[in-house]
Amino acid sequence: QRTEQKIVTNIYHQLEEIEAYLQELAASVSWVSVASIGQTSEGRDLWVATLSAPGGTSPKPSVWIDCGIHAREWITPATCIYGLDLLTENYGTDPDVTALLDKYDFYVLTVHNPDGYYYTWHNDRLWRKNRVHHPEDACYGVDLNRNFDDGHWGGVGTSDITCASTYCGPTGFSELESQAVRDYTNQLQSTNNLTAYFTIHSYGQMWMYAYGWTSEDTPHEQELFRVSEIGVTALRSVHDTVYTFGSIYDTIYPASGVSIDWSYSRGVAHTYTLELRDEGESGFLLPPDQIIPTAEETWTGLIAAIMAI
Ligand code: ING
Ligand code: ZN
Repeated sequence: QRTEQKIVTNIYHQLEEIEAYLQELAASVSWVSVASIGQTSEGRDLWVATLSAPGGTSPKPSVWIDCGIHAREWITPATCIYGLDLLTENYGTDPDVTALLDKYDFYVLTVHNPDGYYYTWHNDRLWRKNRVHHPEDACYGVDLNRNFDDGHWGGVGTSDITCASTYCGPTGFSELESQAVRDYTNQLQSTNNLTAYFTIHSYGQMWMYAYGWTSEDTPHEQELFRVSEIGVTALRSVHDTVYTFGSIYDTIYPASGVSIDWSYSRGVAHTYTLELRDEGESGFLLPPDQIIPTAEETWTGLIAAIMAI
């Protein structure tokens, strides 16, 4: 039994509060640990929470979830936090949560881009990229979701202009944040049977999968369509929020160097990206009274989809 976590609320939290919450969670739940998988250019840690519940086999296959790759998408770290709280509070009492955690270990990166997140709180609420400054570059920041190198880095839907919001970086995997996730999830894949990889964005209410760089279907199209349909149907059942789904290229727009194309390309077929609420009424400035409903429906969809894999 752990002390009540007060962070799941109708407000957005600063980076320091999120970090404190993660440490407190690890200190109070015996099967949760929190470790840094790397640091940013400004020296902040990338904290991954590992949930390895006592039931089931060990080691279990693993599920990766990251939030906050884009700084201004504040609903996404809030949704990751809600999930950590949901899973840790309800293991052993809720049958769905228990079955999920007896089947999979979870690895959750709540803030993929902490330098950018900090910057949105203190300087520019609508900043998207990280806060690196490469010596040759005119502007600050690389779009981490254009920096993954699956062989199509720098292609359609990216910019090589350093001041652009989709600047892909000087080279593929030039960024400490994308390197850390690459290396850590590669290791999960070899030692902990990485079964699913989710990366959470806002906004637009979409559930998507590879590819982003081409309109061609992946060899897993039918399977990815099947699981996505289960996810969006379960998600809708909570608050009647409607999602579209399909490949990135067809559903949102062409984009290269995105983390899910990379994850798919190195062999994790069940790689998905979500665009959470809303459809543009508030966009990145989603009112805080929508945090809990958004997180509730998202986790209902995630759990249903993962259990259908
Ligand atoms: N949209 C995503 C972007 O990076 C996306 C869409 C997600 C494309 C995943 C490819 C892969 O442009 C937002 N809102 O960031
Ligand atoms: Zn995004």
